[in-house]
Amino acid sequence: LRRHVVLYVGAEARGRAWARFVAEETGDLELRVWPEAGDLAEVAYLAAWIPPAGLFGKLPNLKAVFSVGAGVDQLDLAAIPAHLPLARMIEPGIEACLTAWVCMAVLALHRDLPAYVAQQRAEVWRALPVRPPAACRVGMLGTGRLGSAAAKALTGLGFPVRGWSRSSEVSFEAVVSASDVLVCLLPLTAQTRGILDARTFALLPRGAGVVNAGRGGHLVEADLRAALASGQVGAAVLDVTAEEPLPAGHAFWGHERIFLTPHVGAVTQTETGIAALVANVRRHLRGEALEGLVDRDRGY
Ligand code: NDP
Ligand code: OXD
Repeated sequence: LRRHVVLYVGAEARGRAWARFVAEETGDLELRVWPEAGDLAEVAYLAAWIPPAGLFGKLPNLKAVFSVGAGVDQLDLAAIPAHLPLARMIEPGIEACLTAWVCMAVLALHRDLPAYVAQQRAEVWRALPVRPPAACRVGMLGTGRLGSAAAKALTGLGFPVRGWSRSSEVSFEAVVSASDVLVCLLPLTAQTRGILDARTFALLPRGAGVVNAGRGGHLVEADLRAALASGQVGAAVLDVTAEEPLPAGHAFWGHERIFLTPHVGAVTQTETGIAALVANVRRHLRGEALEGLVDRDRGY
């Protein structure tokens, strides 16, 4: 039986678990964990977060590339030979985790957690007006796999959600200007970089909340600080920052109306992630289109 070799470059513990799964569950696939790559001429598939510089030049028989995350902005697309299909990770674990994170962030802003945390520190017991979710309009920038899953869950909680995407008919201005909480779940591309900037914040209703679960590059950090200082933005929940980890001494650390999580909105889950990767390799072996195929010109 012919063996198809998948080379994995990423978090080692996950790689070892994936290699075990592939060895036990498949007869025709082998997953090698970088840097124990063996003969590189045998590698047919690369599953990577950030491959080492120059790796593509050493893989003469590579047939396809898979991002081990939902995003592909961490990859240097220009370094990947143009004839190779590139797919992002689509797996239910990412969707479930990110949906829960976005709900957490929207609920925290809607139910005034920033103000209550400040009150608690000051030992103040004071009720703020209690409004139902129906009174809090959520704007979703990006309505792909993850944006639409989060929007569905928020709708289920009673929030009116309006989405904006490249192909939607509604305008960016119309969505943002009617968002009490604005959520970014866009991929980072040349078109979306810096989309959360002073111009966007000025469109929001005064005191709106901002949630960024996309990438740090979507946010102009100085503009957020200015908008928080003026009261135009009430509070922000950020899972991603321009530099990760957030550098020591960065103004976000101590900001009382910025709530940070360290890029944990979703993490590719070990079991569901490998099942999705194997299924995609099998699609390629059958000559079918890959799930999550990236359009390199669009950048996502
Ligand atoms: P998809 O490719 O499924 O969806 C992307 C969405 O963004 C689509 O609705 C697309 O529009 C829209 N979009 C892209 N470019 C533009 C543009 N220039 N203007 C307007 N809309 C645009 O991606 P996913 O939903 O799977 O993932 C989105 C991002 O979430 C990832 O790229 C990653 O950066 C981030 N992410 C963050 C995680 C975290 O832990 N914080 C975890 C996983 C992902 P259209 O529908 O018209 O194509
Ligand atoms: C991803 C991420 O892209 O974890 O999957 O951000």
